[in-house]
Amino acid sequence: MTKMKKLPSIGLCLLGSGAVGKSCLAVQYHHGIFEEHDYDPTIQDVHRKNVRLNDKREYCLEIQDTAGEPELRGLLEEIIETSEGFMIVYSVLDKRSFEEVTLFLDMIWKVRGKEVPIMLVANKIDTLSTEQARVISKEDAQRLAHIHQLMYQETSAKTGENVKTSFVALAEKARDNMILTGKLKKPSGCQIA
Ligand SMILES: Nc1nc2c(ncn2[C@@H]2O[C@H](COP(=O)(O)OP(=O)(O)OP(=O)(O)O)[C@@H](O)[C@H]2O)c(=O)[nH]1
Ligand SMILES: [Mg+2]
Repeated sequence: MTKMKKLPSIGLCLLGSGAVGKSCLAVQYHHGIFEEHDYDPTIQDVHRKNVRLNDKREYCLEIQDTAGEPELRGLLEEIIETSEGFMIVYSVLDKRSFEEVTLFLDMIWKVRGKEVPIMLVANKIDTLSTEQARVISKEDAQRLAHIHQLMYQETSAKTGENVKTSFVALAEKARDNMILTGKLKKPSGCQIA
């Protein structure tokens, strides 16, 4: 019987206001699809996906999809506690969702301190090619990212643009930080049986 080694796991967490596209980003990354359907607020969900990162090692990404709607946010602190990399998502069409980014930053810092990797994600960029106006400029978002040393990406859960790149970049940063803090061993050659 072949013995399978358990893959090292990296916990990522999607945060952000309601309806910015967190669930659609997770589904697009996990399954490569975007389903047009009526907005259905998340309570809590998790996606597990095996991925080979730039150290040639395979990992299991555990992506926590959280609730953006304020009345459903009860579990957030617990999820933040156990995650190693954070994606704060806002919608380029929704000013409030950008203003709320600092609220999620404060939440992460309060629970985890300032050393965990965080990526700011501007989602729904596909809508900019239609008649809709972008309400948050790239410059404003990049300024915020620079001030707080956040990674920054612009995505579309609808077309898939930059979705894989963003999850992989965050996972690699989270892995590096886990090695640095002793939560993950440095790879030492072949390890999957
Ligand atoms: N055009 C476009 N629409 C999107 C995109 N991402 C999500 N949507 C739409 O935005 C709405 C909300 O998407 P969700 O993924 O459910 O948003 P959420 O952030 O998970 O919302 P909560 O679970 O309430 O926090 C849905 O109607 C999606 O179809 C995108 O990249 N482009
Ligand atoms: Mg959701």
